[in-house]
Amino acid sequence: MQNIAFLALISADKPDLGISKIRAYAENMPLNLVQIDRVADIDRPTFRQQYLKPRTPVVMSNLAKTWPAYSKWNFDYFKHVAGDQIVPLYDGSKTDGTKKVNEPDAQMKFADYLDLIAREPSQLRIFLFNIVSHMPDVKKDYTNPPFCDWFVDQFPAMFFGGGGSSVFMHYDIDAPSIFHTHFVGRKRVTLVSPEFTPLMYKLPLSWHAIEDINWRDPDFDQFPALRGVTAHTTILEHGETLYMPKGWWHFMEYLDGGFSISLRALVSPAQVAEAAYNVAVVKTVDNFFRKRYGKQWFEWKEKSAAEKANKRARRLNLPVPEAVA
Ligand SMILES: O=C(O)CCC(=O)C(=O)O
Repeated sequence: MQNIAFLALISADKPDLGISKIRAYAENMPLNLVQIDRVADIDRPTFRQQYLKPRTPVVMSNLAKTWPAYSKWNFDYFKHVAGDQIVPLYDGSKTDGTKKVNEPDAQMKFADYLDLIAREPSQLRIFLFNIVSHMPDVKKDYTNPPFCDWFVDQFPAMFFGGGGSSVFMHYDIDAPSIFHTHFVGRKRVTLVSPEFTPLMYKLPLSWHAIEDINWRDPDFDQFPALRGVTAHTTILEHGETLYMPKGWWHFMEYLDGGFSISLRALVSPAQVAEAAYNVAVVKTVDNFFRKRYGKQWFEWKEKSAAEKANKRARRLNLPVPEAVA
């Protein structure tokens, strides 16, 4: 029933998506789902009123079409300008608490990596690649969106992924508003509002959910609180820009090999203070315990995340099996 309603909703909203693609998605991901709003063009006052203030995500399909990047950025371009660089890679394997969340699993020559993801599916990703520090000239290829005044210009992060790879469900430590433009293949995004954080199996002193959750097909017996969560979803295609409001959880799936750039805006002093507190205090405390207790610390975090979310589920009268109660 829920899937039928979802199909009707997104078929009406996005007629250019093939119905079989939509059906496959609905069948594969039985979370409560709503489709993210889409606009072609939008002006600053309307954006601020309808999306920035209420912190509602939206996809803007034309925003990046005037950027030089729109026609210039492809695998060959990056091979040409930075193919010799050695890049850090992540393979999507679960952390066991003995290494940092952002510690790379491998490295490779950028050109070889780009050939790999152009050629075949791969779990290998590049995460938070500071493009400007490697290739200052690419700054000329995009423009900060006109909706916010203060962008973290020194840190326009790029992300690359092989077809079939995904990025664990998390939200960002530096609390930005994100304008995320995708290039080349298709990327499915699944966002969850911060209002659902108590149900998200969030690890204490971290910004991600328990990694065992399969977000395509959550096990509601093991993670019953997820029955209470509504997720927002869409598929991004070449040149489309997603606005992710501050604090929104995101789970990204590269349906094909491709890459994206995230431009980060800070819209209030409170946001800056939160970012500074997270980086300077919370992360430092977590690193201290991780170094000292390793796996044990990580296991405690997972146990605590499960207990908290399941407790909240019981309070909301969601069915919680005896085995996890
Ligand atoms: O799409 C990706 O690879 C990750 C994007 C992300 O986490 C971000 O923009 O904050």
